[in-house]
Amino acid sequence: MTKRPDDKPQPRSDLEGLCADLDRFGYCIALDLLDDDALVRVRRVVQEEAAGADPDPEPTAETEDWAIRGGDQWVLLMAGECGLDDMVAHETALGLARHLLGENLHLSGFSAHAVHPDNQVMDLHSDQWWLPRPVMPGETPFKPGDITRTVACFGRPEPASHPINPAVVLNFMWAITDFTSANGCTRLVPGSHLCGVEPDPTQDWDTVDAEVPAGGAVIWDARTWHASGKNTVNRPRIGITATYCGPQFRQLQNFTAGLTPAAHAALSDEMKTLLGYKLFTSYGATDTYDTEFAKPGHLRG
Ligand SMILES: O=C(O)CCC(=O)C(=O)O
Repeated sequence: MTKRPDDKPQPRSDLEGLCADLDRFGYCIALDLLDDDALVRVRRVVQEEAAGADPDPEPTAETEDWAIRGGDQWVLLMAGECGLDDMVAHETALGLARHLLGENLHLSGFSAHAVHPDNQVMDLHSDQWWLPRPVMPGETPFKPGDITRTVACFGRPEPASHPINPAVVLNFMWAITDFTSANGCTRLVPGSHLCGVEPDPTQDWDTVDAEVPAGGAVIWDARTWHASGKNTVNRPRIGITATYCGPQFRQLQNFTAGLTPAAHAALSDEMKTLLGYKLFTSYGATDTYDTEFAKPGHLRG
């Protein structure tokens, strides 16, 4: 796939331009969101959380993502408790998420991804492979409950000639260290958000590196093919992903079950809404369907 050199998003700060890049390329690159003091604070939180995580847990389905495997380390961050709500509710993040997904949305997950030196390079993928694809009447659909990562429809990253799903997830990856080609920055396939299929991992696809200085972010429509790159330097590359989803989808992290009563008591209405306490029609109810916010178990009479 040949691309003109300017046929990719340029790092920028204006929300309007970021939204236009997201629509056109399936991703955009934001500059200067966190200053140096904020970066020091955020790195400290990630270090503390990573230190608390078991670096080599038993490889079960539950722990698989949280170990350092092949140079990748995912550190779960409990939004609402970990002191980084300013990132979750950042106006640029919410502006882009609402542009793509609409007014009502949830934070689906919040985690740090450290790419350690000499990592195994990750396969390209989309982040909504789990959503049933549209099919023609009479065609056998993928049943929602039968979908797995390995059941995929592969194809090329060009615009589809048939209806495809809308984006239902946006990933906003904060660069906590610089993201460079040398340290394994996110690489993406511009325009692949419009193809409606997944990348065949046995084939090579041209990607574009999303380089961005620490304090910025790379943001992608979950349909866009992407992966982290190869870290060839001697320090980890660290990003924090805030994943936003439509309000009818199950969140990656179960914030409403996981938050402590003290953390729940301190949440703003905006954070309650983002974390999934606000009902969307009847979704998320714990007691009555006409309440605005669901009550966690410890507050139910
Ligand atoms: O860390 C990265 O650069 C990409 C991570 C990724 O592929 C994902 O979160 O789906």
